[in-house]
Amino acid sequence: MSTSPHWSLKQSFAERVESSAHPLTSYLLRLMEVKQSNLCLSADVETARELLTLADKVGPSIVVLKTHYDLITGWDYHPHTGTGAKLAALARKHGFLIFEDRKFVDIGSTVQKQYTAGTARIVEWAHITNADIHAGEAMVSAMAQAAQKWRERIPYEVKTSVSVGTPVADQFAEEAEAQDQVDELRKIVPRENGTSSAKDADGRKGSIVSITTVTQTYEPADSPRLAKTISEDDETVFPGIEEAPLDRGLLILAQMSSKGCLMDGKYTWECVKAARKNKDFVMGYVAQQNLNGITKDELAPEYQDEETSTEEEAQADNFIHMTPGCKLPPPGESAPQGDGLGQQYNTPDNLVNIKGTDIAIVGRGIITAADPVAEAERYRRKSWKAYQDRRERLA
Ligand code: BMP
Repeated sequence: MSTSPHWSLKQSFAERVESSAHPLTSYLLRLMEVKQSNLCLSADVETARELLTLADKVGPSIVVLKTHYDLITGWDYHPHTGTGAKLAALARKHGFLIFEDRKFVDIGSTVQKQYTAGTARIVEWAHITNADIHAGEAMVSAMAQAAQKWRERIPYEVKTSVSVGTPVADQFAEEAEAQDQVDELRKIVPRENGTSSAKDADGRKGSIVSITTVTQTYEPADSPRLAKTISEDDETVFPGIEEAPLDRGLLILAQMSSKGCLMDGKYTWECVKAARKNKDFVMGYVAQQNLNGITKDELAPEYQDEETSTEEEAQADNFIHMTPGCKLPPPGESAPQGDGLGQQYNTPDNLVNIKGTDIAIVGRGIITAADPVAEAERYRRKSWKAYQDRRERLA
């Protein structure tokens, strides 16, 4: 059982960048320092218009915008000009990451499709999503695989090279496969200005019938931007840091804030093991306490687990923690009240300083305020102060 606080609780976000295993986590930690913010807005508003307006106004105060796309009326599913693409443009403009709180839970094959296909194509606009892993750890690797496949397909530049010689059967096969990729890519990334496309060059047919072989390879473009949107305003980029990488990340839903939640210590321990096994894709947790360095005995002493996790693995933990159920008490009161529907609230100080989360997730505390912009700033200051107090307390 660990005796002293885990190193990740004591270090600054900037110091943690170096030892983070996931590019998006490194980026987020740097962003937090740049914006002096560890605040996530849970943008649970009614309409797409409200969502975009809120994201634009509150964007400067936050590092993560959390969505539930399925509760938004009027969500436009167009991959390049729809609500997801517009949110992505606002994320670039203000410097925040988008976290779709989808809580995936199903067999691997189904979650792969839910994540990358269907109407919402979440992987295209959400940097981060989350999973309830009651279905088992396999769904985490299935989602990682789907994200990786998606990542490999976009965005590509066509490089053409010409060589002279007699084509052989293998080359035909490779070129056919490459052409198939172009056909797929053309569906995903339309060319920006209608200039000649791969098809105009008609590389495959030409290469098959002649001795001159035209080979087209597809290399990732430098820009991490996926969907080009239409308005000029969409091109504005937050000046404090480069654009977010195209990598996608997962948060494992390890504990919930709701009263009577059935996620017990055994489940949370399985989440910890799944995170440690899938560091390339798992950025961290949605949880009610800090889980870095935690052992089975701390979470589920009775659980006879055959699969252990080593002390070294626990020491190496540098997962990001995001915690919902955050609210400031009303004036004159010392504790925030629940919502009468099972939600349980803690203050930013309790969550960040005492329980050791990194990012406080706030929804109605901000959205229903008379002035959401000023309220978001108040939550940002309080949450950041709680982080500073934690470091001071544990130094
Ligand atoms: P609010 O701050 O308005 O209570 O909103 C909390 C948000 O966080 C909601 O979007 C909810 O779905 C989400 N959430 C939560 O409240 N508790 C959890 O344990 C996990 C969540 O995703």
